[in-house]
Amino acid sequence: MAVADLNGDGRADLAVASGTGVSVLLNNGNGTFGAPASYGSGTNPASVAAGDLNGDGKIDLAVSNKDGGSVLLNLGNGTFAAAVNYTFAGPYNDSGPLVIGDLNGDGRADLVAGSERRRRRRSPEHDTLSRPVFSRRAPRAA
Ligand SMILES: [Ca+2]
Ligand SMILES: [Ca+2]
Repeated sequence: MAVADLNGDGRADLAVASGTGVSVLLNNGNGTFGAPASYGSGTNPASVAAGDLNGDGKIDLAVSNKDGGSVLLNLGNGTFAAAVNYTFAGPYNDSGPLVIGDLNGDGRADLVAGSERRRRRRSPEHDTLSRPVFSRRAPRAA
């Protein structure tokens, strides 16, 4: 689950991995949330991260799933464009945690995905990409 202001009203909204995608619940401002809006994002979504991925000031979503990951760009009003899917390099073979951060200092948000099947194989690729960055498993979809 990710918590971020997805529609720019100053109130924290929710994005939750569920079913075959991500559900967005906008904050009503009184401790309740609107009905979930669902967006497809691949098989077995496990982790959702929120951050501005295209530099337009609007918070986008990235979702890890069984086959890799998906990026959903924020259209600005709390709705999202159709997911663009990515296959992660290396032995990324199951849904795992996903985080957004600027890893190389170029001011652009990058994605880091961790494999849930940790240390099962040893290989150079494993060491460079899928060495576990996280000590905990990603939360399963509700
Ligand atoms: Ca909001
Ligand atoms: Ca954005």
